[in-house]
Amino acid sequence: MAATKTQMISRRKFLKLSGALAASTAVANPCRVLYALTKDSGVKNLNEIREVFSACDMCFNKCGLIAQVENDIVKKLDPNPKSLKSRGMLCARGNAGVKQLYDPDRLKYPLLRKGARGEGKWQRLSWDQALDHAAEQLDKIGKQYTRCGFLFMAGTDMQSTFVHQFAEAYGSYNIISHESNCLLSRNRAFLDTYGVMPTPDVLNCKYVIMPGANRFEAIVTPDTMDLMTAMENKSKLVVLDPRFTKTAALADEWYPIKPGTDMAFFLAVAQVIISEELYDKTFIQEKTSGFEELREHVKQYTPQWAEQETDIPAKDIKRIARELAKAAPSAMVYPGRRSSDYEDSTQIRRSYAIVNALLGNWDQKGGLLVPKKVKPGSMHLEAPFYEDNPDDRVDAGMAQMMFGEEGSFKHTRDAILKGEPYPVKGWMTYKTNPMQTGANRNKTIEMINTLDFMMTVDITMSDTAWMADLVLPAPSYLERQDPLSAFLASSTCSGVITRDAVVPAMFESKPVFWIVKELAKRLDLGEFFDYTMDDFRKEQLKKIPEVAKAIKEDGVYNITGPSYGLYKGKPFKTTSKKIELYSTRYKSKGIDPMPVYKSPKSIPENHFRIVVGRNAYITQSASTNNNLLWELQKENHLWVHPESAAALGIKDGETINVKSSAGKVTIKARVTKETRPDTVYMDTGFGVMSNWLTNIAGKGACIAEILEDRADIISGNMAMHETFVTISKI
Ligand SMILES: Nc1nc2c(c(=O)[nH]1)N[C@H]1C(S)=C(S)[C@@H](COP(=O)(O)OP(=O)(O)OC[C@H]3O[C@@H](n4cnc5c(=O)[nH]c(N)nc54)[C@H](O)[C@@H]3O)O[C@H]1N2
Ligand SMILES: Nc1nc2c(c(=O)[nH]1)N[C@H]1C(S)=C(S)[C@@H](COP(=O)(O)OP(=O)(O)OC[C@H]3O[C@@H](n4cnc5c(=O)[nH]c(N)nc54)[C@H](O)[C@@H]3O)O[C@H]1N2
Ligand code: SF4
Ligand SMILES: [Mo]
Repeated sequence: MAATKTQMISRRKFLKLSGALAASTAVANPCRVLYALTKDSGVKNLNEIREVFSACDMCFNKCGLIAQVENDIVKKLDPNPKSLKSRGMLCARGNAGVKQLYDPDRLKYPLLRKGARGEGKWQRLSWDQALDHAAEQLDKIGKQYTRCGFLFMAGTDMQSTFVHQFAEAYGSYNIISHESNCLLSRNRAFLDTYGVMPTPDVLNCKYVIMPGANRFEAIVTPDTMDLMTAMENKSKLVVLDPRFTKTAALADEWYPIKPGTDMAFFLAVAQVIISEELYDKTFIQEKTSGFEELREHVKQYTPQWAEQETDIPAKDIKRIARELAKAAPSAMVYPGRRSSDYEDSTQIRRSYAIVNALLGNWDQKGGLLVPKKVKPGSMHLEAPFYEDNPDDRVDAGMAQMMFGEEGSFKHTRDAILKGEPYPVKGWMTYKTNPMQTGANRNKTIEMINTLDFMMTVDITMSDTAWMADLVLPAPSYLERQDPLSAFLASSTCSGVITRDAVVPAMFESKPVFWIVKELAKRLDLGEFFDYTMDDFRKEQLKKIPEVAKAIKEDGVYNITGPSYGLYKGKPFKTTSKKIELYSTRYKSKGIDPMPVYKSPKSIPENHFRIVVGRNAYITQSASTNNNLLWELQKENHLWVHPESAAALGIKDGETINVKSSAGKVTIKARVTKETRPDTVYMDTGFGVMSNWLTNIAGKGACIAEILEDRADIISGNMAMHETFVTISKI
């Protein structure tokens, strides 16, 4: 069997292989050297090795890869040196992708719930039975509650577009992505300042200040590698993080900022830059609006004041502001990525955007860019109109400026629980695991228990699948053909990538494209999906034939050439057509036009703030059960500072209770100076309910169980750092 053979890669060998990843850009891959050496020497098996291009899917980055395939078995995954975005790198998780494919816990066939929800009793169905059942439920719910009574949720994936298209053809506006648990408030802030979400040119930056991002563990390509290269070229890195992350460890300076106070820091930086006239006057005059209002506004925010708020010494704030201005325009406040943290996250990120504007780093080397992008075509879908549908999404109006096409998981769930403004009784999830990644797991369970029907398409029995009524098995990224996907990265490395099946799909797994086509047929919507993946790709490539050629030859299409100066003479897509230091649009909506600082709620006595983050082996909730990665981390721990642990009599490794208003878990303590005394932390992806995840079942605790669900007021992005917990010995 294919699976058994590849499962024999030992941990030592795996580490050796993934350890070689950094070197693999410069040095030819050892496997391929061996192959080249033995190719003509009469060694039989190696002759059968095929090298197949693909794109990694162990996280959203889509790093270019080359699979080594022997007799339809993937032996190893190598980085694709031609992929400029990933700079010829495949991280530890990328290397472990072999075990995503050959995971003994993979779902094998459709399953229908037998016992109570979450009880774990299942009946095997044929695909026909499963699809008939799903179509029947879609039809029934659509008729009884209108089409908007069915919610669709798809995570990051090259096939998620088909779930969205299906939802549109079916007639529901209630489509959400994982993004309202991820980065919407960051996007909101930068879009509302610049009219576009810029990309940081980390590679050429001389001074990076990185607040609330962890680029050496939370890998974003090419930023992670570019930051390393920039630092080798003497760029300075300043990290603000309540935890001593690997990024903090490698930085020139690290400040364990008091959580929730970054806005105070950046308003004070702005105050120094403005009061000392360290900004580029021509740039401010030509490109920005609202400078005088900003000057007045930040007068109150002195470094001395900010020291009290942030725990960062005033003299350092002042010095950093001056250093940033000196390095400008090749200096930046890194925009970050995940911003599902505070109720005022949009305004916090606005303060980053405003300081960047003061640095005049727009469209400049080492600053914020809008790189060139290729836009593949798409199949046009003329969605039918259903007269009885309500006027709007179920979460409409629940945040001040929600992205209509993304919605908000938090607000949608609240609306469903309330049954207002209208009932939603069906839910389809694809490649997303909100039971682990949506704060307040108990509320998600409550929501599921109000539904008539829930179906999940996944590769394993995730906690979300565990709660579903119908579970459909999908092929992993190495087994399926995907559409083309364009990506934007920093200077000279945007591009397009795609996937063909590296090996045939295992078990009875079926791609979601096929699933929605089959459902559409059963619902009389077949006309909307009357095309094949090849047709879809042809449509995508119609106007960009050069992409097809590059992908065939190199596995990826890179856009090269300068990314600077592309905005020269162009108006910004904002109300004032300039960079908005002062937002008239916010003002008109009753939102503070400039970020107004409010101290975070103080932590009650004997409580701690819990924050979310990542390490380099885990992708949110999705990779903790992977056989190779699990060997590197078998459970999670609660990080507690030694002073706090001593006050509670808690020892390193001791099992403790952690409690919030949302829930309670038990977990082992990791007593460490790598977090502030007032802040605790645990990794995501453990404490699973699904006992089909055999490596991690019964291990560690689920952070979503104790995170309270708050939302960023402006965007509706989940706010996951607003929870206070108590910890106690058992
Ligand atoms: N507690 C906590 N919550 C978080 C975060 C956190 O770090 N901690 N991070 C936040 C952020 S930044 C994000 S982006 C979101 C992400 O949240 P999610 O969208 O939930 O992402 P994952 O946790 O990666 O879960 C992906 C799911 O897809 C399944 N899967 C993997 N590959 C395939 C495939 O090829 N096909 C199918 N059908 N399924 C597949 C996995 O088994 C898993 O169930 O979570 C947010 N929420
Ligand atoms: N290995 C790995 N890489 C990944 C992912 C993964 O799951 N694993 N996920 C990918 C995805 S979807 C995303 S969105 C990105 C996320 O990448 P990042 O945006 O870098 O997100 P996090 O790792 O969540 O890092 C947030 C950091 O903020 C710190 N923090 C908490 N509160 C505060 C605060 O008030 N102020 C400041 N200054 N810091 C604070 C936390 O301790 C944490 O280290 O990573 C991507 N890359
Ligand atoms: S960063 Fe790692 S896991 Fe993510 S796509 Fe790249 S290689 Fe894969
Ligand atoms: Mo994310």
